[in-house]
Amino acid sequence: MAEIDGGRIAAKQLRRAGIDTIFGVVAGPMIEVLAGAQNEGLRVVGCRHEMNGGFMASAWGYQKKLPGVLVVGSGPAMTNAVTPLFVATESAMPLVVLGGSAFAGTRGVGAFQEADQMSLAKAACKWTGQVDATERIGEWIHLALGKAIGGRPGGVYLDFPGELVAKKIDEEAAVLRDAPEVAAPAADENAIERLAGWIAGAERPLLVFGKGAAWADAGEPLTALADLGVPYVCSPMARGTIADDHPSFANAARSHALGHADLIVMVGGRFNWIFGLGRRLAPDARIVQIDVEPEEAFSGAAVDLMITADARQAAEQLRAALAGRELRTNPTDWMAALAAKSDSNEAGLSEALADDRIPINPYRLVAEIREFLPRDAIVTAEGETVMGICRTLLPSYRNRACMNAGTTGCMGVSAPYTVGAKLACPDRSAVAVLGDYAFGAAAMVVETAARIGAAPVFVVANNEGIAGHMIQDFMLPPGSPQIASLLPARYEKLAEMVDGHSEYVEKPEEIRPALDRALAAGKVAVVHVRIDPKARRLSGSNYLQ
Ligand SMILES: Cc1ncc(C[n+]2csc(CCOP(=O)(O)OP(=O)(O)O)c2C)c(N)n1
Repeated sequence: MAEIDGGRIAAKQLRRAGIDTIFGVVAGPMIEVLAGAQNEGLRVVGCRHEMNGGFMASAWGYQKKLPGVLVVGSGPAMTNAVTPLFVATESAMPLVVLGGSAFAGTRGVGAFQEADQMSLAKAACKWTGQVDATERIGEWIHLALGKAIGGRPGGVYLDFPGELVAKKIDEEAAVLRDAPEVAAPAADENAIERLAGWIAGAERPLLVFGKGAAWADAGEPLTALADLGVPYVCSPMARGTIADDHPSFANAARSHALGHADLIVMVGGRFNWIFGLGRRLAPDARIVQIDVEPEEAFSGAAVDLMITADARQAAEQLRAALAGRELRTNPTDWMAALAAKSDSNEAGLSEALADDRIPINPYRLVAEIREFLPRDAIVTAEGETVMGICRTLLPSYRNRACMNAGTTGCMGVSAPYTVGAKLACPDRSAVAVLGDYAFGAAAMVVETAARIGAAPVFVVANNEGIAGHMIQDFMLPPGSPQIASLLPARYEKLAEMVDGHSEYVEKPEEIRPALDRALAAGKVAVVHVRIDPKARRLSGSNYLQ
């Protein structure tokens, strides 16, 4: 009878669940899992750090609507994966970390890389489990994958005590499982009727989209609602759920819209800090929330009606309920007010967008990127100054096409997100716009991308530090050693080191040709752009708070 080790069983179960790519760092006791995956024909991406790997896997999963899988070794390898687990859980992205741990018979007396991995994982995850028999590895993986993706997606940790991984068993004793078909939950029809009546009767209705809407692919039925003349705003990563050039898109007047709407319908999002904790809404506004998790009704916002449902399902039902109904909202009034506000906000930026001075104004850089981006691009942005500007200016036209530091404001996500997204969607452009700190936090992904033949474009907006010189010069003791300012290092050389494409840009007119060449190169590219260290963002919230 053929024998099979625990690693190969794990790989067979992953393949059975439709996963063809996994991420990991080679380490004991999980080498058999990585080898098993290669033997089963999965693409295994060997990463340079578990944190990078976790973010790559999260982005791959978010784009594919499958759990992203990261394989890590014991002790510090596993603790390095705690941040991506935390970020995945908070940002509702599906990530499964398979982590090896110390061998039975050695625990408690100083085993190699021994750590209380279950406790370390618990606070960062929506679910944790521990394999208890090699025969059950398939079943445990089936559970872990399902928990990551079921309901609101998030981070999941599955622990593999070392002795169970390399152990060989009779192949027939290895239980593999098929995923159930899960019908998306529909909304209560009475609640939808009430909501349709409220929308029809509201003077200033507003739709708000969070990542749940993007995840549920709710764009099409939501577009039908926006087509009725109901304006909408998006959380940063929900951009593109409806293409940003829809006339009802009101992000450029976001604060005004949220502060003046008399009916707010949040779809697949949370009233967390990104939406001012729900505290800056008009006091008499009616608030409706549509979410797959009913607990979301309890937040800083005074929610009137919670509709528990898949965002796409609920939006379809709402479309049907509103068909043929006249809306009270007057487009020349509410929509026009928002459009006027958007125009005046944009007009306030026009000088910065056209600025042709040297050093380059970051607004000019982002304006050039805006012109350059292909419509189907997946764009990630990260940094403080730079990300804020990108959030204001860079459009998204496709669902889940916008990725950034998200709910946790975590630096170090975007470079690996870009690689993971590019692997998931090889036919689309993947472009990251990164502050110099943000790029530095994860820069070795350049080597990973080159090795696996991925071709992301990293645009490094170098203002020589964390928020440029602003913190060093104005918040730290005068003349003190540099801790917020950084050297103007030649970041493009990281591409040269792996025979990638590199560009160094100091003048505004050089930006566009450099971007075009980088995209055309068809290999990993670093476009290093020197921007004004003294430039600040003209408005918006920030990630340093
Ligand atoms: C993991 C993590 N560490 C630290 C921070 C605090 N922080 C916020 S923004 C930032 C860096 C911003 O600098 P940069 O990426 O160069 O972009 P810039 O603001 O200069 O455009 C840091 C360190 C964070 N948000 N996340």
